[in-house]
Amino acid sequence: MNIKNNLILALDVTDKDKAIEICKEVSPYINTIKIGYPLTLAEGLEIIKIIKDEFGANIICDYKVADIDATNSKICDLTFDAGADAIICHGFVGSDSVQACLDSANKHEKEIFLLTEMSHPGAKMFLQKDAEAIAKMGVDITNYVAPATRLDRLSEIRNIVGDDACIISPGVGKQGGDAKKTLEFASAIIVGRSIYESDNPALACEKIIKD
Ligand code: OMP
Repeated sequence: MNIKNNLILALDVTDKDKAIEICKEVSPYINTIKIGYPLTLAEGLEIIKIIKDEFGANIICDYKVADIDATNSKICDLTFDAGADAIICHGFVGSDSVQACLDSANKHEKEIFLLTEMSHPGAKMFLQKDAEAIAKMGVDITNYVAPATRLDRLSEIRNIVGDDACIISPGVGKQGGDAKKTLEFASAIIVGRSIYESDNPALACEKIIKD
């Protein structure tokens, strides 16, 4: 996936008009948009095609897929059929569940991103101790999600997955992560509130890119 300025917008607003307004403002800087549960539950799966068609953007659906293989297949098939270019899947559910997501992606000629360790404080309670094993799980994955809030962990995950892998990294801005430092290890950063809550989302993008 070609990610302009190595910057992905997390479009976690809950209103279609607001979503479109923000996408318009940031479109000179951003070509890859992450749509998650907030916008999808508010506006329906159709929002994927609406944003994709209007802005010609890559759409990564952040549905953190984490179920048995049969259910994961259905979730991924429906998401790709709705127009997503990629979907984020949890790794802690194990390789059979992840393989089901990958099989769906391959069938649709789309991609999955495997979530290793999360960026929030609670990730230290359970997920962190298995993050390295998740990154090594043996399924043929080339795209990962890893935290901007813990650069030592991000760096460790980069070491495990190798230089050719694509790592996208959330946690810059409101969660405390730094864009430039994160990009020493990550291929791209994911930024939500620092852009869509800004009075000037375009300027917010420009600042993140230049800093
Ligand atoms: P902001 O904190 O507002 O910049 O948004 C971060 C975005 O990344 C949100 O959409 C989160 O749901 C998402 N995210 C994390 O913050 N941490 C993670 O570990 C994983 C994700 C994700 O999978 O995108």
